[in-house]
Formats: sequence, C-alpha cells, structure tokens
Amino acid sequence: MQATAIAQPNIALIKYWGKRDVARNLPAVGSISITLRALYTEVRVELDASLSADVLLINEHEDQNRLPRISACLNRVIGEQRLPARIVSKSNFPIAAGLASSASAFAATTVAAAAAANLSLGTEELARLAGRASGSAARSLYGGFAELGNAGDTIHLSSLCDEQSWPLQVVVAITETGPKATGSTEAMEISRATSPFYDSWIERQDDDLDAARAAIEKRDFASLASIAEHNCLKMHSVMWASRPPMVYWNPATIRCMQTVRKLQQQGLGVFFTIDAGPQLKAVCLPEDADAVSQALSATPGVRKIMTSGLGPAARLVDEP
Ligand code: 2P0
Repeated sequence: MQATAIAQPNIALIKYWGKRDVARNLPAVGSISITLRALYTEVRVELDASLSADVLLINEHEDQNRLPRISACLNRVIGEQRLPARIVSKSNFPIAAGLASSASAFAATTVAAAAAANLSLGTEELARLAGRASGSAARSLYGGFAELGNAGDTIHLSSLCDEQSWPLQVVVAITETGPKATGSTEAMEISRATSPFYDSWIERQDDDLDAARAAIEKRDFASLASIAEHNCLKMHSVMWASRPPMVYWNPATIRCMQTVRKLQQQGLGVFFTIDAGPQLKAVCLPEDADAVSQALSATPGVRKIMTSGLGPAARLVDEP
C-alpha cells in the first residue's frame, strides 16, 4: 500500500495557455514540451488506515494549502473510498516559481498513487489522470519531446522524439526563487475572460504545433527556435493584454533575452522560452551549452543557473 515515483518537470516549446473546460481541466490548445533530466520531484504515497486524514509533506514541511489538490488527484486515481494517505514530496528546484513544479509533482503523485493502490494503468491513462490535476503534468508521463493534443472530450498524448534521438541541452536562468504572484490556473481564466488577443491565440495554435512538429521531425534547430520564441512571446502578449495585466518577467528576464539574442548573432544554436514566471530557459545545441551557461551566468540579476539534458518519462522508483 505504498509506492514512490519520480518525475521530471517539462518545459513547453509550444505553450498551453487557456482551458476549454475548467471542471475537467481540458486545455483549449495543444502543446509540445521537452522533459528536463536534471530537475525532479520524487513523491511517496502511503495508504494508511491508521491516519484520520491525508497528510502532505513538501520538502519536509507539512503543507495544508496544497493538500486539497493532491487529495483530489488521489481520489481521481484510486477512488473516493480509498484509505487516507501520507504523501511525501521532494523537489530539487524551487516550487511554484515558473519551473513547472506542478507538472513533475502531479505526474509523480499519479504514478505513485496508482502503484500504491495496485492499479495497473497504461501511460496515456496515467497522463490523462495527471492532466486532470494540472494540464502540463500529463506531458511529464513522456520523456524527450511530447505532444499533448485535444481529442474529442479528452486529451491525447504522443511521444514525438525520445531524449536520446535529439539530445538538446537546456540552461535555466533563475532570476527569482520566490513563488509567483498569480498561479497559472487563475491566470489562464483571467486571460480567457479579458484578453483581446485570446481568441486569435487559440485560432493560430495549430499552425505553431504543425511547424514545431515538422522542425522536430527534421531535427531543424533554426525552425524550432523561430516557432518556439514566437509562440512564447505570443502567449506573454495574451497575458500582458489581460485585465489585470499579468507580467511575469522582471528586468533580469529581459536582460537574459538580450543575452540570448547576442549569442544568436554570434552564430550559437540557442533560443529562449519563458513560462508563467521570471525564469528564462535557453534551449541549445549540446556544443553551445557551455558558452550559453557562461553568458547567462554573467547576466546581471541571474541568481542561479541549472543546466539539463532532456529527461525520461515519469516512473516508479524501486523500493529498497
Ligand atoms: C505550459 N504553462 O504549457 C504553460 C506555459 C505555463 C506557461 O502549463 O491550471 O500548472 O494546473 O492545468 O499546467 C502551467 O500551467 O496549469 C503551464 P493547470 P499548469 O507549460
């Protein structure tokens, strides 16, 4: 009645922003992501009849605020008549700071919960369950490049390319470690309700998905760079034009973008993407990763650099 799973966060190159069904947490657009090897969340789920209620520990601290969403995730995986659970989560990177911690946390929780309850579910079923908790979590059930598509009244996941087939590197420039002001779930709804650019964002997403899929298939770094930066800046334009406006960047985020532009002008294979937070992720060719890391480290306002290759899918950890 216990199991431990590990999952890596993923970074979207073609972004998910907006929901078509809030109650079932269905995204309004498809997305394409890469999973990061160096960052992880490990979650242990213990079903224990001696507990009177679920208990959640995150990095050794009891967390009441995040407990309801985790309990709801367990209910969806195991059923509401389940035993109470002790959920112990550890991450090696800042949480709720635009580094996709909810993706790795809910992917690992889903995999561990299913195993603790002795359920044998397929990868896509696990991804759908993880996606009910957090849309981006569905993608962490897949390694390398993954696509989340909308299919009828559910989501559909596919692997586009595994982590060995196109071994890109990602340099994450952390410019702030505190939690973000507005969580993604709430922010997406504000965008849907108020941004004048929201409808065209949704309408044009399939074009961007097609372009990115083709670039990945051909291992065409320049084309992937161009469509990923465009899609990222388009998503942030939707956020900026929302009411209230949601600007997740800080001055260091913009300085990092300028650093990436300079490196591109020098001929390096690198592009940036930025999520609902102030961190910049520079995706680069393996031979350029050191130069990108050095340039971003030297950019004023950058507090920490994490470099990662592409990572594997969420999985169970063997019990000792
Ligand atoms: C993404 N983000 O595709 C986009 C880009 C942030 C910006 O998915 O409401 O935590 O839990 O389904 O998955 C972050 O949103 O949102 C996200 P919910 P989630 O990676």
